[in-house]
Amino acid sequence: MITIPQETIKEYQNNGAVLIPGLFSDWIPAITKGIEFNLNNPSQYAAENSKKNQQGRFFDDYCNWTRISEFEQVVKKSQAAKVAAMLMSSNNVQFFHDHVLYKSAGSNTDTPWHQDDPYYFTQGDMSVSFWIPVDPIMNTSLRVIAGSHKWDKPVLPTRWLSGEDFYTSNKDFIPVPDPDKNPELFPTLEWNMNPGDAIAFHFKAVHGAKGNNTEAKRRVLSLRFIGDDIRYAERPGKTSPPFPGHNMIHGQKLRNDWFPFIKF
Ligand SMILES: O=C(O)CCC(=O)C(=O)O
Repeated sequence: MITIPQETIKEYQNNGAVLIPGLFSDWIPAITKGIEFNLNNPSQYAAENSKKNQQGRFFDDYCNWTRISEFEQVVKKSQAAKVAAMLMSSNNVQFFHDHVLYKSAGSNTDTPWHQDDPYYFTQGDMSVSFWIPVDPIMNTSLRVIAGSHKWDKPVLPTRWLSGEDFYTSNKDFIPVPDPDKNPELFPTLEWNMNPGDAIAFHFKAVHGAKGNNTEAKRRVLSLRFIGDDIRYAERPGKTSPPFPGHNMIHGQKLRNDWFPFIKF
């Protein structure tokens, strides 16, 4: 049974991201199997995110846990929900969705800086994603702007491949920051990691990742959980993931037949 020190919870709440060593150590074979299945059997939501002039492959896909049993098992049987409850200070935990992010060896496609929250139909502060690589990570980890989950205004969401604005109305957003040009303004956190380690990060934390300038593939599963204060929020367009036909209305708790409560 993993113990999460109080300092880890404080670090998460202050920085919007923290490394949890070994959280998924027992789950790496299952997660790897699930990712490989997903790569060979992409869903309607799968996307290739590298431009023609870029090298290698940057693939992502999401919302596959109901058809990939390894993902369902890790969501329901690992210690993720318990740790999520502690980090979020929430009594209950609902599962939002899974997300696979694959960069081939030598992929030079950066993951653009972004927050997940504006793409989602969630509002509230109790949220956490676990970024779980199944390959060793050296200089290719998720990068998070420390404290950005507390910024007053959300960051403009854009489409990863085209760079276009994600919604037609963009008046409520601030421009996408560039921490590499302004490191004093935007201090970043990143980690070297072993398979089994996870980065826990807030839906509002601004994050990105470098291309995979190594000779090994970088396979990642992200699992996203929500807590007691999260409600459905109308957005100015189709969200990502879209969850067609969800029939929820602004301010409602997320329906628990689609977003199950996880026992811990
Ligand atoms: O793995 C990556 O490159 C990006 C991950 C990400 O954006 C996420 O998990 O929300």
